[in-house]
Amino acid sequence: MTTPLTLALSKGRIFIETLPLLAQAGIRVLEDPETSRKLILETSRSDLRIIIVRASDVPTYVQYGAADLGVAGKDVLLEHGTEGLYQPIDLGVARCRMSVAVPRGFDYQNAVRQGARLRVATKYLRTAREHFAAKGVHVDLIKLYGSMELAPLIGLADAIVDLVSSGNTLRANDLVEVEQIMPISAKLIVNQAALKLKRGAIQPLLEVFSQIVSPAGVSP
Ligand code: PRT
Ligand code: MG
Repeated sequence: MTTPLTLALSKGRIFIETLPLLAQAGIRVLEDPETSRKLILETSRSDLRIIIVRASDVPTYVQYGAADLGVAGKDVLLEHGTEGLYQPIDLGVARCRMSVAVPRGFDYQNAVRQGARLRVATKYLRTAREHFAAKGVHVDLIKLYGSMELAPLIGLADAIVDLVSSGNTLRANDLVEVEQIMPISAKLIVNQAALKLKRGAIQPLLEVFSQIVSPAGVSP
C-alpha cells in the first residue's frame, strides 16, 4: 500500500467546523480528538489520516511535507508566511475578524489623529505591523501568546489586535472594537511538492472540497 495522505487539523473550532465538510466529501473521522488522546486519527478512507496539531503549527507541518494538507486560519497563515504552501480553497469555516480594540473611554481615533505613539499588544505581530504602517500610525508592538484582552486593563498596552467573533470577550473586559482589520476564515493548504508528486490522490479531494464550499451555479 502507498503511504496515506495526511491532513493536519487543530482541535477545537477548526476540527469541529471541518468535520461536516469531510462528511460531505464522504470522509468520516473514526476518533474524536476531544476525548481521545491520539494525535493520529484514522478515517473511513484507508488512504487518508488526520493529525492533530496546534493551530499555529498547521502551516509548519504542511510546509515541510509532514502533512500533505492542512486547514489553517488566515490569521495563522499571514503570520507564518506561505512559502512552500499552495492555498487553493477558502473553506469559509472558523470565521471571525481581526480587529483593534481599546478600553472603553480611550479615544483611539483622536490618538491616531494626534499622531500619538501607541503601545499595542498582540499575537499577530506581522499583520498588526502592516496594518499600522499602512495607516501611518506609530506603534510599539508587544508580542503576547494569549489573553491579549488583559493587556490594556493592566497597563501593558493602549490597544490590542485580536480576533473577534461574538464580541463577548471584549464586552466582558470593557473593551471596544475600534477598527476591523480584515475578515478571517480558514483555508485549505497543500504542500506544493505533494501536490505535484501525489496529484492523483490530492486533486480529486480539492475538486470535492471546492464543489462543497462553492457549488456550481450558486456563486454569483
Ligand atoms: O487556543 P490555542 O492556543 O490552542 O490555539 P488557537 O487559539 O490558535 O486555536 P483556536 O482553535 O482557538 O483557533 C483556531 C482558529 O480559529 C484561529 O486561528 C482563527 O482563524 C479561528 N477563530 C475563529 C478564532 C475565533 N474565531 C475566536 N473567536 N480564534 C480565536 N478566537 C478567540 C479570540 O482570540 C478571542 O480570545 O476567541 C475570543 C473572542 O471570541 P468572542 O466570540 O468572544 O468574540
Ligand atoms: Mg484559542
